[in-house]
Amino acid sequence: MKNKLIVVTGGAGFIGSHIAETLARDNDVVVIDNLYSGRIENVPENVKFINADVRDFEAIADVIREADYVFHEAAQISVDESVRNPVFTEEVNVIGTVNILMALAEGNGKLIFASSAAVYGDNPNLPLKESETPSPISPYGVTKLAGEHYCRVFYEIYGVPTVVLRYFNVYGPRQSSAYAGVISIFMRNAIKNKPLTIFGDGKQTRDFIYVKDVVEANLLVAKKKKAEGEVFNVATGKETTVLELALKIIDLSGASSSIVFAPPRPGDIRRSVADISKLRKLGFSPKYTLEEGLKETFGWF
Ligand code: UD2
Repeated sequence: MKNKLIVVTGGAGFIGSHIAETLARDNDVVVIDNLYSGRIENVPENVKFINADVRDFEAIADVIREADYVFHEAAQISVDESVRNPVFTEEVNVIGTVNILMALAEGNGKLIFASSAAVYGDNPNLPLKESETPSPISPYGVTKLAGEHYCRVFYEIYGVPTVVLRYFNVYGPRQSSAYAGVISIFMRNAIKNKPLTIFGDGKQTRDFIYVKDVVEANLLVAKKKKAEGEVFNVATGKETTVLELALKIIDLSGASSSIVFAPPRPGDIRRSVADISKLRKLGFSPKYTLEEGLKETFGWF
């Protein structure tokens, strides 16, 4: 992709800032972010920054109408917050997405929508295929599923090219401390030789994917015509237990941290791993092993 006008919503956040940084090498990139959970320091220097909320159609529509591609990463991303505040989560995640689709219906751009493995809920049919019936178990998951349906409907009714990406557990530099996933929490503690707390027995599993591989998945689906109207898992297809993860992080950091077990987190999913054959068929292959991704992430701390 070269010399295109690209909008990254949530471009001051964790995943969005990596997409913006990579694309800004050869394109004009505009970041839209209200800095609710994003940070201005994350916005790359050579991009234009618009401090706006995706709920505010007038504030975001002009640039989106002009865009060739919109990577929609802006969201209320906390599952816990969505349980406490489902209306706010609905407004940001659903109205925000519909606003972007409405603006795109008046333009020519393509939307790549950041969805989540949360749409699957606690589904035992592993590895999870895109064809599984979604059944979210949190308001957050419900809003992401609604966003997916809006993408499909706008593709079918208004011809807006859309692609849905279901991210699994993404990790890497710039994952914020407030909304951190288990990897950044463990790393922050390991660096200080503090204990790592595992909720439950540590045998629960996740499919961890390094943020740079997530960027590659975004670029790939943006380029491929046949990805339009489709949904793809973005993951590695590898299942890692939280206990294995804790041991790897202690080993890589050389920390003297101990592992402490605490009661399981309510609503925690037991096992999660994706079938990524659909994205592989499009040409995707994750480049980073968990060790490589963890090493790079440590380098950032
Ligand atoms: C991930 C996503 C979330 C949503 C959800 C859908 C991240 C950061 N979050 O939540 O946005 O899409 O999937 O299912 O990717 N744990 C510990 N100790 C800690 C912190 C966590 O043991 O200090 C455990 C936790 O109980 C869970 C696992 O680590 O079993 C992963 O937790 P997480 O919060 O990183 O991510 P997850 O899968 O709950």
